[in-house]
Amino acid sequence: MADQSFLNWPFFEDRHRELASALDEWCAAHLPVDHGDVDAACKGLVAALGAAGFLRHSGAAEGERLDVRSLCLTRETLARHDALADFAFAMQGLGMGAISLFGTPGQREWLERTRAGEAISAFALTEPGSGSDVANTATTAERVVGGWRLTGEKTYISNGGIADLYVIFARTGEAPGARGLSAFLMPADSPGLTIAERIEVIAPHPLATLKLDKVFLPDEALIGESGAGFKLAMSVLDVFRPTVGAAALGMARRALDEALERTQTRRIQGQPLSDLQLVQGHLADMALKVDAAALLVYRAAWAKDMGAPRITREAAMAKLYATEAAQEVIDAALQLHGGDGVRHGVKVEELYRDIRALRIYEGASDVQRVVIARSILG
Ligand code: COS
Repeated sequence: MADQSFLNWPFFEDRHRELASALDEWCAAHLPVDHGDVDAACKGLVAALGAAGFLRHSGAAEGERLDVRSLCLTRETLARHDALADFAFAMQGLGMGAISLFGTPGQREWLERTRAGEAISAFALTEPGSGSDVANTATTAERVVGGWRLTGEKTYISNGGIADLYVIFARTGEAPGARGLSAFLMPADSPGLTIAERIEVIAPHPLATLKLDKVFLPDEALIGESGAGFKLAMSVLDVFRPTVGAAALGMARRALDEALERTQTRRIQGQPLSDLQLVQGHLADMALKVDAAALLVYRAAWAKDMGAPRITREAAMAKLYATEAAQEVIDAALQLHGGDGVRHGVKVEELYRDIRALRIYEGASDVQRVVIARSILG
């Protein structure tokens, strides 16, 4: 059982401790799932997490606010048991993040379905020519009678191919660059929308390139104000970046647990590996990184929940540190497993692949450094 003492930190309330304990129990009974068919696995996970009630933490219903500490605790706990379960939960949150923060009552009807596990959502921002550089978005939304026509290409879209709806960003042209983008709610069965390619990655999950050929979306599909899409995307990422840090934290905690188990049972020259001071040094560094990551992640989540209007710097620090530290912790855990560490089917080998994308998606580590530097330079 992973160290749960952090739950006594002042960032948390009793309802958070209850959530962490109930979810941990659920995970022990239901995870990991078979990853053989990732589409089927993700659909099953969304349905199961919805039925168990945990997906309600992925979005905010009318009159509610997102609770970022609950989002983070849920991701941390799921990621400690099964990274694909974390992915399934996380995408319901990120996909609907714009609706949770800015949605109209009509748009929130979709949110009720994603929070119940009855619909799957996706966040479609990245394009072949703009990953980090969101202001360079090329997909266009042309104004037509009664709505908009969207044309372009989106890539590396998680849940692409299995999603029921996408929150998509396109250029509406009010101004050049960041000031001319808007966000839209796009059902997956919209005529003109096709899946151009399914993408295989290091730790498999549903991922695709989308093509849009004059996809019509009605006026009601616009989220927030036209021209405000860049700031809307950044506001969503401010909330969800600490949750990426939380997922990394869950993976790092699991790696530390695996390393503790391994080094206390594996013997070398008549003594457990954990009796060697060099091994203890690694374990100490790993535990230190786990606690430092947890402090940054829950500081960011707590600040947002306490009503901070923007947590851009705290979110960037949490994501940057927790994902980089988790990679180091997992690498050290793998090393302590010797040859077994690189065998398929051994947990640390799986974690080694699972963690890698977290240093890239929702703003690569160097983008987070840019964000932090800009904030301290004023
Ligand atoms: N919240 C609200 N507003 C924000 C904001 C935030 N977090 N960050 C920037 N803005 C505002 C700025 O204040 C600025 O407003 P004004 O025009 O009124 O002055 C506007 O948005 C443009 O900001 P900026 O000039 O900083 O934009 P850049 O084009 O330089 O982009 C980075 C900044 C690189 C930080 C941004 O594009 C980014 O985060 N990229 C990574 C994207 C990403 O995470 N992709 C992954 C996709 S999801 S898997």
